[in-house]
Amino acid sequence: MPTDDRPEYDVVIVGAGLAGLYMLHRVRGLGLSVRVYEAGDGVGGTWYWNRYPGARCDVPSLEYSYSFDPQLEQEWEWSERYATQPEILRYIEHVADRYDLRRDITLGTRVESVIRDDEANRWAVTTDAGEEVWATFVITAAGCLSAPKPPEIGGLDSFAGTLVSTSAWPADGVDLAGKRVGVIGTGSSGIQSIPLIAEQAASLTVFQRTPNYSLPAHNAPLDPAVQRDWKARYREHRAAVLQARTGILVERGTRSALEVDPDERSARYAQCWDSGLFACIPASYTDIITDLDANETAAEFVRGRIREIVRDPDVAEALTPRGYPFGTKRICLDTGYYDTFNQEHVTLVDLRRTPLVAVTPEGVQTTEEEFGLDVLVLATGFDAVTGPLLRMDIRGRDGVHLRDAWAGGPHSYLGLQVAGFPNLFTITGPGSPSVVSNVVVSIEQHVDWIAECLRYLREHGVAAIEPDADAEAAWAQHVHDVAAATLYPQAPSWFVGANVPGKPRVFMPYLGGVPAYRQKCAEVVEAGYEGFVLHRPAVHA
Ligand code: NA7
Repeated sequence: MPTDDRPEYDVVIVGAGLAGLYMLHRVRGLGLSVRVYEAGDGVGGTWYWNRYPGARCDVPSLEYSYSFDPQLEQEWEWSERYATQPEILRYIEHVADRYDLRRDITLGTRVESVIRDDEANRWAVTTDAGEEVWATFVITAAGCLSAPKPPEIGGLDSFAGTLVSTSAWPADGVDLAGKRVGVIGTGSSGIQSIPLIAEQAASLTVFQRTPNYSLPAHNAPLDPAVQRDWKARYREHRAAVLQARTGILVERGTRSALEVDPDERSARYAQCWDSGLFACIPASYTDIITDLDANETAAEFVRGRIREIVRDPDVAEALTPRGYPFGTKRICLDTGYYDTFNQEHVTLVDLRRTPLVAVTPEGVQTTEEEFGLDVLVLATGFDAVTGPLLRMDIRGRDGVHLRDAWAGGPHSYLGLQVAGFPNLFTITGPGSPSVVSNVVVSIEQHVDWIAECLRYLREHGVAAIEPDADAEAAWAQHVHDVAAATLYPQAPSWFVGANVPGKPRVFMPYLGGVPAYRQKCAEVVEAGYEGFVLHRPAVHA
């Protein structure tokens, strides 16, 4: 525990990505003292770290942006339909400068522990730089996909070439020209980077364990007329976004996929394929994500497209996803991914057929062959949603560790707070739409909700807030029930923690949709923070 001469803040925010920056802006507006700690040497969070070639957003730029200030919307010009990582990072840096946010942010500093002092109703926060401060409120803005998953691959340390990870790509790049490059992992990060790595490398070997469903992004320069229209009617567009289930504008079908003629259905899927919107096929019929037969029609359409693009039928088959429903792992958007495998210097290694044995000094050894490499790229994913929280030592009332509280899987009321952890807020925590929505939309809603909550607590003399354990359990059950009514739990995805050995299998994000979730959060407030316990003035249990 820090001694009492340590700095004391009203609020400490963990992370300076899209969530942390807007939270800082709102907290300042309340006149509270605040410090933000950010592990990166710059702001941006996900968009600071993931600098791999081809890193780009798969939500349209005009929708993947803050809505809180109409002037910001008007002055920022997006150059592409789907912004690249450098452009999004420039946008985030612009926001940090425009609102003079940097003076309250400590960069290059990771929060290591957040430990509750029950007597004093405050949190002791310590960092890897040895800083120790007190905070009345701690707000995590640590992201959902920011804790890289341990790759669980033997021999990595022995590799004599250059080992690099997509989630921590060096800012000054990696020289791939003329090199023999290997990529392990074919999720979104692998799928986005593989075509660009192939352009530079002398040879590229892709080590694939599970094929993903990937759709073409049809990215292009943003049509100035479209941008002008959005700027002229931004409020209208934003209002429409808030009505969309995923917080992304997409036409939603009203019929079952099994009700329509197969030709009509294929034509609809083809339209979606051409639209470049990953949410289009799942939304095209009412039952794509709930009925296996309906889902199979979409899955088979995508498989057919892969067979059309990839010339070698064996490679096409190896790239073809089977065994889990379409859309139940995060759908990828790509630019030329499948076509990359038509190139002479690109090899696909199917790890289901010939499993990876180990990384060796020379390259990658499978059960069949050793592949010599100069550069090995890990695109092996993240310990999603809970990983960024649990890698901190968070201890709530009576010293209870969050890790222990969540040993059987995360439970949280609305993804905002955890019982037994008063005055700790989690932006896009488990049980909120977070990663199954346009995350900027979800971030802004959480930040606004938390800011209004802080105002309420102050105005009503409330010392601390935390969920009622029953309300939290009921919400966790609801999150589970909504997911169980879909096909999502059938896939071994990071949504359920299946990519991390030993992680409890719990469907973490809330699938009920952005509008329903927003309504629930508003109703809770209207009912006087229903489901929360307001401690006034003392917090002792
Ligand atoms: P993902 O989607 O979790 O993909 C990780 C990939 O790495 C996936 O293909 C994994 O195969 C593969 N992987 C992981 N560990 C191994 C080992 N040990 N051996 C072989 N292959 C492995 O992460 P991304 O970074 O691509 O994308 C995450 C999200 O960021 C994405 O969904 C978007 O929302 C943005 P597996 O499927 O486990 O067989």
